[in-house]
Amino acid sequence: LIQVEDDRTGLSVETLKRALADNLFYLQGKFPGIATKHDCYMALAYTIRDRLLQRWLNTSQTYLNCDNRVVVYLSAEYLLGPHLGNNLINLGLWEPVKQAVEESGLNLEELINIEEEPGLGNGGLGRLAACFMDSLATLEIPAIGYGIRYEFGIFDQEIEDGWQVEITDKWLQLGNPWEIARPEAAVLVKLGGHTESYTDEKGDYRVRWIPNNLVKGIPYDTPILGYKVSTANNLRLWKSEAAESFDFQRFNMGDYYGAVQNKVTSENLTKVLYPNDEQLQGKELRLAQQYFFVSCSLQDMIRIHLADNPSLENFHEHFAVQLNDTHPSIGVAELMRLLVDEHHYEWGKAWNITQATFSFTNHTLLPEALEKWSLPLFSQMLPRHLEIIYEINQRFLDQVRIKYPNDGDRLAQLSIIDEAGEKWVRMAYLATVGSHAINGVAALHSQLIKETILKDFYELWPEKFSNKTNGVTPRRWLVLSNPRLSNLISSRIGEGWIKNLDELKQLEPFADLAGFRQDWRQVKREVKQDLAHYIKAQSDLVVNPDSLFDVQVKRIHEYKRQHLNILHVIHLYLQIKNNPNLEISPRTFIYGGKAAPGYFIAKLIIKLINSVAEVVNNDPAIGDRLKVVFLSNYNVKFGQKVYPAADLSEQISTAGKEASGTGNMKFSMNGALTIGTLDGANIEIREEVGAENFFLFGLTTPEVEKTLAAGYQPWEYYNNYPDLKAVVDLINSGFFSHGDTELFRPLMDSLFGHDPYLVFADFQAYVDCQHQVGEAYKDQENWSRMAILNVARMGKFSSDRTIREYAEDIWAIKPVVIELED
Ligand code: 26V
Repeated sequence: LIQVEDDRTGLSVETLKRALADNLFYLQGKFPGIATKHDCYMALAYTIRDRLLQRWLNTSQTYLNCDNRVVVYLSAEYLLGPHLGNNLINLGLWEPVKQAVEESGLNLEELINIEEEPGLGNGGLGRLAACFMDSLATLEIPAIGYGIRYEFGIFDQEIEDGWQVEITDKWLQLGNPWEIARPEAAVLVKLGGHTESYTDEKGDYRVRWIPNNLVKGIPYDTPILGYKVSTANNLRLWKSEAAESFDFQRFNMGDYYGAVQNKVTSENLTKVLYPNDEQLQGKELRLAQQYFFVSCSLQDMIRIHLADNPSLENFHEHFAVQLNDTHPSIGVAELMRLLVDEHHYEWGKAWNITQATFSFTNHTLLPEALEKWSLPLFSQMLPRHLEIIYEINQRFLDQVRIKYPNDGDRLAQLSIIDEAGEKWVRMAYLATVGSHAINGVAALHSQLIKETILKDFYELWPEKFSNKTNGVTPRRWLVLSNPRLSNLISSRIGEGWIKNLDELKQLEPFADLAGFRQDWRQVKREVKQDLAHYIKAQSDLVVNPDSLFDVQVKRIHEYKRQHLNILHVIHLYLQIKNNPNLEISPRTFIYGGKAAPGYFIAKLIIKLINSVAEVVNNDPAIGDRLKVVFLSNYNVKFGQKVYPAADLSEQISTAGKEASGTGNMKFSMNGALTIGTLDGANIEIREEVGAENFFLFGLTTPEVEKTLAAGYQPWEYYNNYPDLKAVVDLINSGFFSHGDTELFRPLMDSLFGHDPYLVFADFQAYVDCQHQVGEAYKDQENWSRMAILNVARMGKFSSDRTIREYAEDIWAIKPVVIELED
């Protein structure tokens, strides 16, 4: 072997050290003496990427050479989190790399911490896509993830005077060592303009689309390595650029500024991720983003397919495409357009291919979150797609008419076009009609889909509907984020659980061993100490690692009810004030989460939490019985610190509103107990860990519906529950706002006036349940027992299990083993 190859693939500590120094010099252009920590991080990242490349290339070669099926995950979001640590875990190189880094005078944890995470998602949906990519590779399933390479991901959050401030996320500023641009594989995407019909050489009627804008998509590829396998699947993210040819035309006509304008508009397409929880209607850039990445991806798939197939007839046998919510659902119309207009397939044939290709996952039932695009906007940007959607709709409704003659209401309810008032294209309906399988993300949610938003579709095609309960990857969310607990687990039951999470079951008998419980508490204590240091560094607050760490981290939304949580904090504060010698389990309340920039009430909830924190943390009468902290900029990196340190996981959404939740799984997997409602995957977590190891409270979904239907009266709860009244009165008195009685009025008005999330209705049950939590925490032996049993029974919530179910029930796909020869 020649030296160069050895430096790029070798795994010995000596080789790794040499590679590190080499990359620092030749890629960063620095001597150790002048290198910044970031330079060192880059050098290490390239060292690891070199060791991934063989696997990555072998994987794509293998997929090209054998005619296996490939899963295509189409997602507008991937919330990946930092790559370096994860790749070290999955490569099994943590130890030698740590040694090489240390012998080079550096610190591995510090370098890992430098990585700026790709925040290319909002929250649950984007993080799920990232966990799925990890599991697909680990299960050796051929897969491509397609998405958007946003230049600015989810904004960074700072807290000023208790308020959220948004800062642009410049994650690419210092370079991204994990991606490789592939400009040679660029594709063109049309936008706007009009359509024309014509008759082709064979005399067939056809339509062509004359766009008024052309955008180029450049793919950027990132390897996604499986855990201790040689599979490294590709994540291909598209960046938009101006299509030169288009500029040139304008330039020739003398419209130089028009050409530059066109370039700017084209490049803007993939600039920024839209925060969700924001009204999207009318945001035409968002629709353009969706169409752009879907068209790029489908064209790329067609190119790959035609490279070794004579036609697109068997396209659906090659690719199983999963639509991650409705964001890529324009793909249904786009594939039809490509097949019918560009490849001249007959409509019926094209439709069969399309339906056999797509399947659709719904991730929310909130009516305001269901995507719909106004007809005028749609026809202006995608005139041909609108025609195709009309045709799809007409043929679909003809089918409905046969099954339900003379049922005009049903037709209007099922129509892809909402024509009740202003006209809209209902994207969930397009995705449903264009797919052969539709699923929800937890048992309750999948049931509710069938009863509510897609009820009429379920009556038509019950066989298309199924549930796929979400999961999370134990590699990032346990092995990487919580090495202490992982090592303790492995010391007793081996390492098999990392790939087969059901093996955690073997921990059950250890729950009864006092020595093991002692070790367990020791680990938890150390991890909490780490978080306490982080809290001190970030907010200068000293918290007691022996207090109960009560954590709620997730996007801020009224349905997730962070305000219910803070009402409980105020209640405890009042209890202590009224009874100064009260003996309660000391608690540290930890919050984190971003509010959508335009979501005023969510921002006010953040302000309330911070205002309560200021009072409680500085009241000498409280001592260290209560501490409240809002940690800014909750993201994947911070999640990795906080889940391991939690004692109590807050999963308190109004029943029926949280489709699944995945944070709930990360907490339990790390040994936190849950206080939660019967919502989303909480229900299944409770089933698995046992009702006796779960703190349940609150109205059920049918009770929520009944309460709302009966005309919910918040005032009655206020008048009938003195604890609630005392808390509300204290806020309204201006106690947490330096005497300002107006500051929190909009929040209070909404709780009293119009609160579909029933905060007051669940308040007393929540407080009572929290009281049980506090009492239970006093018995540390039993608490440890419950925590161990939670972890032991979390096998179901590995995303490996979820992906196996998709692979079997929806994709009909089998693993392909990648050989690593050298
Ligand atoms: C979007 C919007 C937009 C308009 C205003 C309100 C609103 C609220 C939520 C959303 C996000 C919808 C999609 C989503 O992220 N769903 C999440 O998906 C996770 C993965 O399946 C799941 O665990 C979460 O429960 C679900 O909220």
